[in-house]
Parts: sequence; structure tokens; C-alpha cells
Amino acid sequence: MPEIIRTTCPYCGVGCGVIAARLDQSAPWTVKGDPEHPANYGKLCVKGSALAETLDLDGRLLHPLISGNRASWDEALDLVAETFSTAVREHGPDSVAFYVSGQLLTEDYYAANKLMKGFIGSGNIDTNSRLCMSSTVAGHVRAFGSDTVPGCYEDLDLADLVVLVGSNAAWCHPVAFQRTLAAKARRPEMRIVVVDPRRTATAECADLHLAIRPGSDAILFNGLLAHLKGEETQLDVGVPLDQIVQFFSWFADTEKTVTVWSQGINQSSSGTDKVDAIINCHLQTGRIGRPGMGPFSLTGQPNAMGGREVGGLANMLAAHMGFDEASIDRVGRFWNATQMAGKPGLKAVDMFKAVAEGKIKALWIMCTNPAVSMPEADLVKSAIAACPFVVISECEANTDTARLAHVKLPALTWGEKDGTVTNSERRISRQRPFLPAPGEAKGDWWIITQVARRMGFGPAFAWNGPGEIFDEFCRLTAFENASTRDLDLSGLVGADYAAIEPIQWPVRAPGQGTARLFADGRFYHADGKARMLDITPRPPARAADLAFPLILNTGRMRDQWHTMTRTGRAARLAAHAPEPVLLVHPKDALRFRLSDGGLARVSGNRTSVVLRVALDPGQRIGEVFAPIHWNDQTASSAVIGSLIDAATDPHSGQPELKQAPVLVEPLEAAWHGVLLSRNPVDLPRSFYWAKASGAAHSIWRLAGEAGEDWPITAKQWLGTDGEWIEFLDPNRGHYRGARLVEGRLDAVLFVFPWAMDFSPDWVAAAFGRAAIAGDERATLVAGAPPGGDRGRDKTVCACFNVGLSAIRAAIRDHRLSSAAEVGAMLKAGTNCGSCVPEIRAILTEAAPKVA
Ligand SMILES: Nc1nc2c(c(=O)[nH]1)N[C@H]1C(S)=C(S)[C@@H](COP(=O)(O)OP(=O)(O)OC[C@H]3O[C@@H](n4cnc5c(=O)[nH]c(N)nc54)[C@H](O)[C@@H]3O)O[C@H]1N2
Ligand SMILES: Nc1nc2c(c(=O)[nH]1)N[C@H]1C(S)=C(S)[C@@H](COP(=O)(O)OP(=O)(O)OC[C@H]3O[C@@H](n4cnc5c(=O)[nH]c(N)nc54)[C@H](O)[C@@H]3O)O[C@H]1N2
Ligand code: SF4
Ligand SMILES: [Mo]
Repeated sequence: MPEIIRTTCPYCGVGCGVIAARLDQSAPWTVKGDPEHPANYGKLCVKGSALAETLDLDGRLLHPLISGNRASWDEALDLVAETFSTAVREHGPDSVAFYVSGQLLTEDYYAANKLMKGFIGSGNIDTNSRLCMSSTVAGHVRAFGSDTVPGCYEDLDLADLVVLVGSNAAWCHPVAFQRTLAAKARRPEMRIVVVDPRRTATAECADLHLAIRPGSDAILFNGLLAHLKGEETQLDVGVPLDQIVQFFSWFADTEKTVTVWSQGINQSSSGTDKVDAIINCHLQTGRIGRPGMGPFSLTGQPNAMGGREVGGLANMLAAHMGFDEASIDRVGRFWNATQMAGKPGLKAVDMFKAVAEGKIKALWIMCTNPAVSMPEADLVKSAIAACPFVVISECEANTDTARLAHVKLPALTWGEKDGTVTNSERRISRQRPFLPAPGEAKGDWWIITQVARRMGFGPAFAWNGPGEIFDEFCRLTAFENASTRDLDLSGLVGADYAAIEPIQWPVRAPGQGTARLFADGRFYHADGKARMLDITPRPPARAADLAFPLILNTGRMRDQWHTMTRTGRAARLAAHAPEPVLLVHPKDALRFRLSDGGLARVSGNRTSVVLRVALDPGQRIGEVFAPIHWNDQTASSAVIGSLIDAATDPHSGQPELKQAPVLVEPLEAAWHGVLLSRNPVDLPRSFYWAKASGAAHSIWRLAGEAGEDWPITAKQWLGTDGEWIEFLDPNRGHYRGARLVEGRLDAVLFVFPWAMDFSPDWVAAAFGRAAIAGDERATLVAGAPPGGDRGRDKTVCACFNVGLSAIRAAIRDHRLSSAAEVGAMLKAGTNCGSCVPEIRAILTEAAPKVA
């Protein structure tokens, strides 16, 4: 019998509805967009489209572990409860902490927050949203008196001007961005402005791109505000004056303007001020809360908003209430709390500092990987390693953080877990399970509830399922609200949990969501008015200097999600960017002696990483960019958080993750290699490697400074047994070795004396075969496919697997001149559209140059 489950994508804050389906119990699950979900109307980006390729259980944590040994749930839960209780008893409530995540479901989050703030009695629960949204939260609260996102995605359809500031939405919020482009295609008079120091895929689609000096956004928006007030304005943000004049006049003249922002604004030591500098311009013009206009923060994680709603940030209490006396009293009464936290707890950066100082005796990390994602990641890692008791709730057995935990609790993940999430436009949607729980894995809400009961708080944690938690949360939002708080879910109290349809809060009556707020000019400050903040722009905490002459900008790649624990499973997603890169302007490459495709050592104050150089004229001179995804499981040394100081915003506590001074030096390698292996290989960290998923194998790109005796080294890594086929060049610059086990290909290693873009696709295909025929064996250790070209073809369109060379050839042979024509011929770019900017760039490059 066919099965069809409607759920929500686990990745970005667009919050697309997806349908998981299979024809019968023996058929594989397929995933497609839900045509009825208002966040995406059936569209999915490439990450969403590849979800069905990420469902295998390889590397999953399936049983509770105590000090690496399998334990029963009872043993593990008892130990966690006992250790936290003892720490609280001996050292007080503030000696323990939870560090949680915007990828938890609302019910998990609510339970964790209630346990810490209502029963343990400390504010010490903070979330990775501190690294993500906290400056927007602080900016909203200062301006509006509440953490309210005023508008919705429909405003992107209706706007005549969309300004994207510090947002690479083409890659990070693809479905919302494609929706904007579709609106522009219908109404070509609509304009898009992108403010970003580098020329991103998003900027490629803009009518105007302001490549401002990093960190100068508040100067720009202060200047715009002055312009809107009719004042003479002078400003220097590092772009030509005519571009500024153009932007200011478009903004001034366009009533229907939406300003979208994301991490280029938030991840700054003055992020809160930047958020308010943007909001000021909307308040000044009254462009807020009405169709087609408003300030619009795009949230990152699938439930960044839900976490804010339940109070997952250390400085919020619950249900959009803060730590004022009346709220503490109200929430305490609602919860029947035995021990209410009386003050905000430690924010992420301070929390890990307290861990390092030995002040935190027991730490519980849920659904996040701080050893990779925190600034000063190296120090965070050693702090976690030194903490007397660390618990992790994870679905993966071996993340950089999980490796350091004393107790590992196996959590359900997407496809298995059950609950709700809230997207960027305040829309609450259900995540529903369609897969069975693997091993002994349990939902995060269940794990937290079990620990709470064992700590003696049973009556307050008596829930039997996430539906009961959600109902309690809805009742809290309504409790003594009387329209004093924006977050009101009274219309969902008593709702049929299984059947909840996507709906935007506030929901004051059943079935009645709210698309926009503030159109009536009423805000949530006591006087009902909004505040315009007087902003004094500040530069980033540290400038480049002689020792660290370049500014490192960091962020995301199109086809990977954070520390890759899910997207890293899909070979299709790995193809777009198989290695950790450093994007460098050609002039900086010349200045710092870096070559395209070569390696670079990038150093901060304490540590360094090794990345693959890619020249990119879209970088500002003096600025380099590195993606955040690679970690100790996927690369020899690429945790870029270890290069970044933990300078934080004074209002939000959000760290400055976008501007870090670094030193970049070329790294000359004596050899380069590519390794393909069916089984895991434990490679030393003494040389460069980066790992990616293939269809039936993993693929490592390698390079090293010291020579090796390859026939010996190869067997040390891969094993001496089995059948080896080898080729060694007399001058020892080339080595190729293949290992077969019972006739089946197990591993192949290629070594060459220079860096090259080498992808042995014909060897990769051989991993899919049960046996390797005699005449095929020699081709395994040939340097090129039988009669073919050995260069790696860069995947441009991951949805239809279309490579760069096919696109170039089609443009050349058929004289194609638009992305639409390329799409019509090759299908490239016609599904999620994320690669359309790249196709446009290829067209531009191929276009005849006009003198
Ligand atoms: N593919 C993919 N999509 C994702 C994620 C992912 O991991 N992968 N993660 C999700 C999450 S949690 C988040 S938070 C979002 C993040 O979404 P975005 O914020 O759009 O992504 P980032 O790449 O972090 O950074 C955005 C841009 O900020 C720019 N920037 C840097 N400094 C400045 C500055 O001083 N001023 C301005 N104006 N811009 C600057 C960078 O050049 C970068 O292009 O993405 C979400 N979506
Ligand atoms: N330099 C730099 N650093 C950054 C950023 C940047 O732009 N630059 N961006 C920051 C931002 S915006 C963010 S959001 C963070 C993200 O950083 P992290 O939150 O550290 O990254 P993830 O890889 O998403 O970690 C989620 C973990 O939860 C696990 N997991 C998945 N599903 C479940 C589940 O249902 N339950 C449990 N218990 N575990 C689960 C996954 O296996 C994974 O290990 O990184 C931040 N760090
Ligand atoms: S835009 Fe892509 S990653 Fe984001 S929710 Fe939709 S399908 Fe998922
Ligand atoms: Mo994020």
C-alpha cells in the first residue's frame, strides 16, 4: 500500500513542506516538495531534493554509551540525572548548563528550557542561535518591544524593491530567493539590490550590487536614514558614490520595499546596532507590516524561530517573556516551578568560557557541534575535553563534539522525529516521522523528560508525547496575555496535533493565522510605540595588520549544511564543492604567492588550517572567504572557527564570525593524491586531506610536504591483504595502486607530483560492480579513463547532474545566450534554480567580447 507523509524540510528557515512517499513497504522512500505548503508551493532546493539520499544509517549513534561502552537507557539516564543533581546540590544551579540548537523541535526545546529555568533554577541554557539570530532578536526587542518578524514571504512577491543585506539567499534560502526571482520575471520593473562585500550567487542576480567594505553596513543605513530625512549625507563604505546615490534614490522612491538580512549583519560585534540601523529606515518611512514591505530577517535553522519562542536563549524566559519580575512570577506559577531562575544565564561564548574555567561541572549538549561551529573552536574543544561531565544528545556517533562526551545519548533525527518547527515567516509546521526509530534512538523530548523525572520533577514532566508538550506551550503563550505579548497561540490550544496545518502566529482563534503585524502602528513597548535607535557605527573588533594582513569572511556553500552530518552523506551534494576552499582575489593571490588549485595555510592567533585555493575575482581585495562546513571528520585541518576570536556584540552576545584577520601563506606540497575506498580509512593529520562521499565509496583528496614510499604507505593505510595491482613511475613521482578483495574493488590510490583537478570517474563507477573483470583491472591503475579526458568536470546543476563542460559545449555549439535556453536544452537550472547564477556566469564568460 502506498504511504504518503507530509512533513517539513530539516534544513533552512524557509521551512519548505515536503512529502515523503513510497509505493509499498519494499520500495525506497522518495521526497518531493509539498504543493500545498505555503512556504514553497511544491518547490525544493537541491538540498531538499536530495533528502532521500541521506537516510542511510551509516555512522549513526544507535545505543546509549557511557565512556564509550554500551549502556542501557536506564543506566545512562540515571547517571545523567544523578550527576546533574549532585552538581546542583554541591555547587548550586549555575554550576550546570545546557547548550542546545535551532534544529531541535519546539517540543524538545520547550522541555529543555522548562527543566533548566523552572526546576534546576538556572538561566544556563543557551543555543547555537546565539551564533545565528541573537542580534536580530535584540534588535527587534529594542525597536518593537518584542521579537517580532513583521512580514512574510508573500511580501517578496509583492515588493517593487528587495534589498538583501549580508544574505546569500541564492544558496542559503534558495526557495525564498527563487520566489523573489520569479516575481521579478513577472514584473521586470521590480529591483533587487544586494549589499555584500563579495560577489555572491545572489549578487549575480541583482540590479545593483554594493560590495561594501566589510562591517560598514551601519554607516550605509545611517546614511540612508539621513537621506530619507532630506539631510545632506556623506559617507565612505568603499563603493563608488554613484552606486550609493542609485540605492538611496531607489529606496526613497519605492514604497513597496523589503529589506532582507541574515548573517552578514547578525554575526558582528555590532550586529544589534546594524539590525536597528536597517529597521530605522523602515520605521522612518512607515514601511512595515503592510503587503510588499518591511524589514525581514531570514532565519537560518529550521526551528531558529521556535527556539526563540519557547525561550531557548539564556536571556529570554519562555513564550517571549523576559526576566522581569512579573514574567518570572507568571511563568513560575504556570509551571508550578520548584526553583525558578531569577536572572538570565550565560550566553554561548561566556558559557564555554565558564566551562574552560571549571565553573561548569556538568554540561549537556543537544543537537549541535560546538567544537566546530563556535568561534575559538580550538579553545571550546579543550574546554569540553576538560569538563568533568559532558553529555551529548546526537544522532551521529562521531562528531568532533560527540567524541569528547562522557555520555552519548542516541537521538532520533529528521524523518524519525515528531513535533513542530517555526519558519522565518512565523509559520508553524509539523515535522512528522515516516521512518522507524533506528536502534534504541529516542526523541529529544523523551530524553529530557526522562532525566527531569529522575531528578525528581516528575509531575511537571508527565507528558506522554510531543502533542501534550505543544499544548502546554500554547497555553503558556495565552496565559495572562491579554494582548500584551505578540506570541499568542491560544487558537491552537486543544488542537488536533496530528492534523495541524501550517499556520502563522499569532493564532488567536482556531484556524486564524496572522500574515503581518504592526500595520496598525501598535508595537509592544509599554507606550505602544516603536523606537528609532540612535546608532553610532563601529568597525569590526579587529582590523587587518602586518601580522594578519587579510580579513577572513566565512559562511556557506550551496550544497552543504553546517558540519555536514546529513548533507555529507549524499554523493550528489558533495560534487559541487568536494574540498574546503579559500576564495582569493587574483591580486591577493599574486601578492601572497598563492596559486589557483594550490594549497594555503591560513593562520589565526593560535592555530592554522589548510585549505585549497580557488581564485575568485568576486572577492574584495584584502578579503578571503572560507566555508564553515569541514571539520575533523571530513578534513585534516579545516575548522575555521579556530581562527576566529570570540569578540561579541554587547547587546546580543553574538560573536563576530564574518571578519577575522588572518595570515595566508602558500603551502608547497611534494605530492598530491586521490584516494577512493569502500571502507573508512584512518588517515594521519600530518598532511592535507579532505573527504567526500561517493556512490559506494568515499573519496579523499590528498597532498603532503614530505615524500613517502608509496607501495609501503599505501598498504599501511589500506591493508596488505587482498590483491594489489600497482604502477610505480621510475622517478617515483607517480604511484597508482588498487586493492581488490575477493575480486571486488576495495580501494584505489593515485599519487602525482603536481596539483591537478583529477576525478577518476571510471574508477568510481567500478565500486558499483560486484567483480572486476580481468581486462578491466589494468584501467584501474591507468592515469586516465580508457581513451578519455582525466580532468574533473565540475558539477554545476546538482539536481540533474549537469557538468561545466556540457554547459560550455551547449553554449558554444548551439549559440545559447540565456540561462533559460541552457535549461531548455540540458534541464540544468530548471528544478531548484540555485545554479542559475553560475550558468549566467558561464554564459558571460562565453559571450563574445564587444570592443
Ligand atoms: N546551503 C546552506 N544553506 C543554509 C545553511 C547551510 O549551512 N548551507 N545554513 C542555514 C543557517 S543556520 C543560516 S544562519 C543561514 C545563513 O545564511 P546567510 O547569512 O545568507 O549565509 P552566510 O554565507 O553565512 O553569509 C551571508 C553573507 O554575508 C556576507 N558578509 C560578510 N561580511 C559582511 C558584511 O560586513 N556586510 C554585509 N552586508 N555582508 C557581509 C558574506 O559575504 C556572505 O555572502 O543559512 C541557512 N541556509
Ligand atoms: N565561522 C563561522 N562559524 C559559524 C557560522 C558562520 O557563518 N561562520 N554560522 C553559525 C551559525 S548561523 C550556526 S546556525 C551554527 C551551526 O552549527 P552547529 O549547530 O554546530 O552545526 P550542525 O552541523 O547543524 O550541528 C547539528 C548537530 O546535531 C545533530 N543532529 C541532527 N539532528 C538531530 C536531532 O534531531 N537531535 C539531536 N540531538 N541531534 C541532531 C547533527 O548530527 C549535528 O551534529 O554555526 C555557527 N558557526
Ligand atoms: S529552501 Fe531548501 S533547504 Fe531550505 S527548507 Fe526549502 S528545501 Fe529545505
Ligand atoms: Mo544559523
